[in-house]
Amino acid sequence: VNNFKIIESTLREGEQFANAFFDTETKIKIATALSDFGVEYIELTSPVASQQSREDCEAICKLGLKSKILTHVRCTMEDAKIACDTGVDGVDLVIGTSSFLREHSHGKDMLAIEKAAIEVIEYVKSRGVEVRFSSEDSFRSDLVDLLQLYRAVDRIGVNRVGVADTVGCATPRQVYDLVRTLRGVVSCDIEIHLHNDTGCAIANAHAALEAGATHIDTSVLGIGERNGITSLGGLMARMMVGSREYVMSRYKLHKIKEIEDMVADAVQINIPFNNPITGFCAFTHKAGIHAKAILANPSTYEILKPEDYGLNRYVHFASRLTGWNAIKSRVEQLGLSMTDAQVKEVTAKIKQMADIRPLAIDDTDSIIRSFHLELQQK
Ligand code: HCA
Ligand code: CU
Repeated sequence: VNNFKIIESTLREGEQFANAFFDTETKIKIATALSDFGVEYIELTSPVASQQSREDCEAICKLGLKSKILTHVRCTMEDAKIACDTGVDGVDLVIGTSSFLREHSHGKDMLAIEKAAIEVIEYVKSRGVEVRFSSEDSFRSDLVDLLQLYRAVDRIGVNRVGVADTVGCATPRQVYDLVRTLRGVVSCDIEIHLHNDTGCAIANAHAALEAGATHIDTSVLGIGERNGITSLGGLMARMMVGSREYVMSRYKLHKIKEIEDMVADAVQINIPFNNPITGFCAFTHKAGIHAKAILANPSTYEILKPEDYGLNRYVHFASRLTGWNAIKSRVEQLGLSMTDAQVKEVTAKIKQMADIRPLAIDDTDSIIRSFHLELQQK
């Protein structure tokens, strides 16, 4: 996969996260950071949602960021007019197409949906603004209905059609199949939006790209409705493995930690310990066998390189699983000198102690230091 674009939705989907409240200043900070990072698009909450949402959308449009600014609205003329008036570069239109949403949300049948879609799309285009049309809950919609609708909107001309796994039910194979089928039906770009209810959001994004999707929706740390969507950092990690050159040419990866910290702080959460790239132990190696190999050549047990993200590798040395190679490296870091035999001896002491109680780094360092002192006093 050597060409995809990011539609960063922290300031739209992410605002639907339970803890999110972004004031104007925070929105501007996040939008600016995302633009500097290199995302191609930033999607903002509908200006119809509230007066402040509308003013914030206008303010962000005026910043002159590198990223294109989008807003996300229902597929109605009223919403589309207000969206175009804010000064955005593009409007993302959405309407529910599954029977759940048709019956319990807006009450329109497929014919009425198609008619509304065409009218609103023509209007947005007439305003000289980019337009995307997306069907909410695509994976629980009737496939024939869905393809017919996408074909109709593609025929009149849209920049993108969007597929949304609104409830997070899709598997990578289902995503691949739907996007592949759609690729054969429309000629416009294909965007995908994937919720993470069953932990598939990153894998599904990858499957979508393999099938020909061109645009992936993300949010920082994956925040969004319920447990959220594909995370920006997780997508970067996934794509770095197979598309390193492309990813490095577009995105400033060493900014990822700063952006995640900023958003985590704004919504008052911690970075999860197992977060790709920035989880506190993402580049920590513990078992003696791992540590030895890592010290010799990091690629043995690392598919991502911490230095690509401005981060450091950490070789754990304060446990009963430690081996003498890790201790040797720590001894060097502490500026001490010992023979290999001596390192092995102090390693045995550390392991003995670690069998009795958990060791902190400080504890372990002082075992090493006092052993070193004894050696000198001999
Ligand atoms: C939602 C809407 C949406 C829209 C996705 C899209 C979804 O239910 O809040 O515009 O492609 O998940 O369906 O976020
Ligand atoms: Cu969503």
